[in-house]
Amino acid sequence: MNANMNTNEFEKLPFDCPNVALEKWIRKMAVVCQPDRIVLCDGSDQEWDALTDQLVESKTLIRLDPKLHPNSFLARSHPSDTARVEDRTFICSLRESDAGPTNHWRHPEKMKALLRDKFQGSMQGRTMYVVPFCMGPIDSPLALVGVELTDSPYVVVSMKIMCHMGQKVFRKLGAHGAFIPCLHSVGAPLAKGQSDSAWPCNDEKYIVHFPETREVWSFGSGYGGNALLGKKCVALRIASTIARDHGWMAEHMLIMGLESPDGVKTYLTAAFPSSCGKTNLAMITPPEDYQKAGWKTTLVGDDIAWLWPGKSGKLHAINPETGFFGVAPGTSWQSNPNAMHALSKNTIFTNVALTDQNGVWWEGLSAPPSHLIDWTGQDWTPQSGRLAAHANSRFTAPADQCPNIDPEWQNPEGVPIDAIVFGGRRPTTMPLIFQAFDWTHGVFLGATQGSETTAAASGTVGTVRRDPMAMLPFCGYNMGDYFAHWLDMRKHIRRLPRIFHVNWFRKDAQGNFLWPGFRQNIRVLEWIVKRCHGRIPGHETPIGWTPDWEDFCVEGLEGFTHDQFDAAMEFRREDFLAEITSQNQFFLKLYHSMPKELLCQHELLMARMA
Ligand code: O2Y
Ligand code: MN
Repeated sequence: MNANMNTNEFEKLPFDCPNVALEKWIRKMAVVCQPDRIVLCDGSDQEWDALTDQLVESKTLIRLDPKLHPNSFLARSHPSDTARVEDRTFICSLRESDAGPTNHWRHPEKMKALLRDKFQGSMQGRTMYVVPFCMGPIDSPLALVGVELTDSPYVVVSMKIMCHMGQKVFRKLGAHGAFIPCLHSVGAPLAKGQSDSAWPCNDEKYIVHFPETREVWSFGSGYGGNALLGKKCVALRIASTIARDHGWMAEHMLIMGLESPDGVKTYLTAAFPSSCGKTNLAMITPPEDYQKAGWKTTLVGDDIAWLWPGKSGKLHAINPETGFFGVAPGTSWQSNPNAMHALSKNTIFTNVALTDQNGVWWEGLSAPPSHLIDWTGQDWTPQSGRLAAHANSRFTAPADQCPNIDPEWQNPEGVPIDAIVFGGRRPTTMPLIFQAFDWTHGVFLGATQGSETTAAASGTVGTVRRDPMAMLPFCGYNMGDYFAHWLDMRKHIRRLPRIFHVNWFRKDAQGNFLWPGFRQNIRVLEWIVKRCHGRIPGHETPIGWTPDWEDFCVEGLEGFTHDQFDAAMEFRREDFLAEITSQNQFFLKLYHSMPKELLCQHELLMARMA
């Protein structure tokens, strides 16, 4: 044990800590984790330079060519540590029923006892970095302060990109302010003289949330959502419980703005299950004819939205993050030029391939180069027959480098929301776009959204994996109670957003997509905007309001016929009856906490279909 320690508390911190409770907690955790030293992080550029130099030295980072990628780095993780680990993610509420049947639950005391053992001495030979962070614009009424204690310098530099950090957070915290304690260790202590690996981690991983005491303990992983604790752990799992208790909403949603040719700005949020192109939609560039006509799109956030009834009477939204942790494969100048600009400098790439020019490459970026070093560090050629970049490889890039970042993205009061969009990857059944009749029906659409799994993933064709509001892995409490909270919010929002359901992925019998997607999705957004402002009529159908051909702009969409529109918009009674049965199976899982209003919506849909 370090000479500085007594048995209960690290005796003196090497920096002035302005917050009494924080100082006590750091000293207590230092005694458990036994780091060699403790360093307070300020998120400054000097700190970034020092830490990235150190990470290059330890071979965790490779400095990329400064002309191709200024101030940017490549990290290669351990092959066992490449994604969030849902089966090792726990919600430790006092009562199991408060975590609900869709979360992994353990009793908080039992879990803490187990984890204390894991964390005991876990930082030996390493530095404990103290990272004060703030999720949300620092003066926002919703902003949450957290402090992550981590033994991973990769986490520190990533947190600088992903959230507000440093002295300004300490100022907000003050002497007695509350913070969310987040303890993180890669779980790989170093014995004296033992050399370190480039990506230390532990085979056993625990991503643990204590929603009642608002704490996060994460052990064993250095990757993404497992380790950058401000993101999924605080801004979704812990924030969702705080939001429930305080009358707001923490959602897994993008936030974007659309300016129509008359200069009216409309903001919307959207929640999709993974692999539905959320980042691409958030950063959409309108096609040239739309740009010429005066349509502009802006980005507020690509992953998480915090919403509350604002002064305007509408729901207001902030993005609690300051960066993107985006999926690299598939991102290109064609598919997402805004993302390409955002990642052009000051970016950390993880698990992409390295080019012979010390640049980066991933599948879908461009034609494959003749030689690369793949994400595992091995030589790669197009004949290798394996991926050069990991399928979950990422770029961590500052959001303010995105060319169409919204001027209001850091407004502490957020942006006023007119529409909420749900959707999924549905080759059958679901039409391109329809609008909910009202808030309760909209909540039902969100609660039943999902994506059809491929045969390879599920073993069967056509199974829909439900992912209500895209929150299944991210809700810090019982999903049925979460639906009840959504329903309850209606009473507190004077000017309710309209709710829509989209499906870019409908296919015909031959397996061809019925809608061109990508940039052309702006046409669907145009219909949404016009509906929000009551500028066009909708067509009332058993599933909701749908667009008439005359009110849906296909001008300039070469060869897209009325018949194709009808095919993309078709809904069939027999498909919906099967859909209702499948939805029922999911609702049954949540039966004990399912709000009756949603069961009633089910009955109503069935009656309308009959
Ligand atoms: O695998 C990870 O750690 C990243 S998962 C992720 C990253 C950015 C945005 N969203 C997600 C997600 O799983 O929803
Ligand atoms: Mn996400």
